[in-house]
Parts: sequence; C-alpha cells; structure tokens
Amino acid sequence: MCEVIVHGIPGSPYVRAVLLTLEEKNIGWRLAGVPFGANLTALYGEIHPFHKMPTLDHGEFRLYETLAILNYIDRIAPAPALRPLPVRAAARMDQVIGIVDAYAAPRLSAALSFPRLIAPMLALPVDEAAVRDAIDPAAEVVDELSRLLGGQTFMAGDSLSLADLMLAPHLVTLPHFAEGRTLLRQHDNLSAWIILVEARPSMACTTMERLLELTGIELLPIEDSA
Ligand SMILES: N[C@@H](CCC(=O)N[C@@H](CS)C(=O)NCC(=O)O)C(=O)O
Repeated sequence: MCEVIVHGIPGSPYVRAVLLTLEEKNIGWRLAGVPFGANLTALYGEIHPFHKMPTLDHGEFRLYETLAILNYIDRIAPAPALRPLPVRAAARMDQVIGIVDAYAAPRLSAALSFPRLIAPMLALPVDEAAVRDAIDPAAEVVDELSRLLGGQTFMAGDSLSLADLMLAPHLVTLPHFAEGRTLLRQHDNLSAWIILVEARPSMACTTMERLLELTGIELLPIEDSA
C-alpha cells in the first residue's frame, strides 16, 4: 500500500478520528504535523482549500472532509469492517457522525475542551462567561448521545464503527475537566463507553502527547511561537 500521510495539528479531534481509523485497520501512517495556527497560512491552503484539518494523502490521491476519509479507509481496507451492514445500524452510525460534525465539535470540543485543556498550554486567555454559556448547549449534545447509545455497547450496536471513532476524540476529553465531568454525571452509559473506547490500543497510539513527540511540534505560548 502507498504511504498514508495525514496533515493536521496534533490534538485536533478530527485528525485523531482519522488516525484512530487507520490504527484500527492496522494501516501505517505518518502525521505531517501542522503547528498550531499554521493551518491559516497560504502554504497550508494548498493542502486544504478551507484551511481545516485533516487532509489525507494516499500516494497521489488527496482527500479532505473527515467522513469521506473514514469511508475511504474502510473501503481500501475492508477488515475489520467499521461500517455495519444492517440498514438501521448504518443509519445510526451516519446520524452520530453527523451529530459530531454539526454539534459535538463546536459545542463540546471548541467551546469547552479547547478553553479548558488546550488554551492553558498555549497561554491563551479563557473567556469564562463564554464557557459558562456553553454548558447548556453542550448538555443537549451529551444528553442526546446518551439517549442514542442507550443500552448498546457501541454507538451503532454491538461492534465498533466509524461513529465511535469519529466521536471518541470529542468525548474522551470530558473527564479531564470539571464541567466535562458534570456533563457526564447523569450518563453512566456514556461514561462506560468512554472507558471502553479509551482502552483500545488505537487510543494510546494517538494521544496528543504521542503526536507532538512524533512530529516534533512543541506547544508554545502563542506570543513565543509567533
Ligand atoms: N467538516 C470538516 C471539519 C474539519 C474541522 O473543523 N477541523 C478542525 C480541527 S479539529 C479545524 O481544522 N479547525 C481549525 C480552524 O478552524 O482554524 C471535516 O469533517 O473534516
């Protein structure tokens, strides 16, 4: 198989979803690390026209949009299958992936995990009022994901699917800060899901710490890295 290169910032949940999928498929990958903020440069615009991440290079083939990338990986490496065949399980997987992109990413990761976990590393100021205002919208997302998970083991049923891999990077951060723990308090099923997913070797291989080490990127206070 041609070399697989993923472009993105270590710590980005979307980037991690792609790396998790590659790991679950046992496909080797290299992270072309993008320093924090460097996605806004004209140079990076040649890699992703909308200056987002991730972008995947597979040989000569370049692809962005995380869902497209996850589906592509599942097609080029069919085992283990990460897209369920039963129609309703597949629909649930697609629904959860849509919820992640539309609601979990902005309301959980951008509005809460970023100011609580990443901003301090970059010495960025935190708008406490904005964090407070973010709690109720975040709770709507967590409540709904918990309702959809119900008594199932994984988001789309009994086996791991792309829905779990897309969602995991946005939820596993919650136990690491007070507001996140409060959001999970009423949802034993989601807490159990987080423990189950966190135990996968793919998660250990894709922590922000490991990705920083692999890429040699340092998280510096913004004024020092400018
Ligand atoms: N719909 C896009 C969303 C990608 C996205 O929002 N990525 C975040 C990374 S977590 C990003 O690039 N943020 C940087 C920015 O907005 O400047 C996808 O599925 O790939």
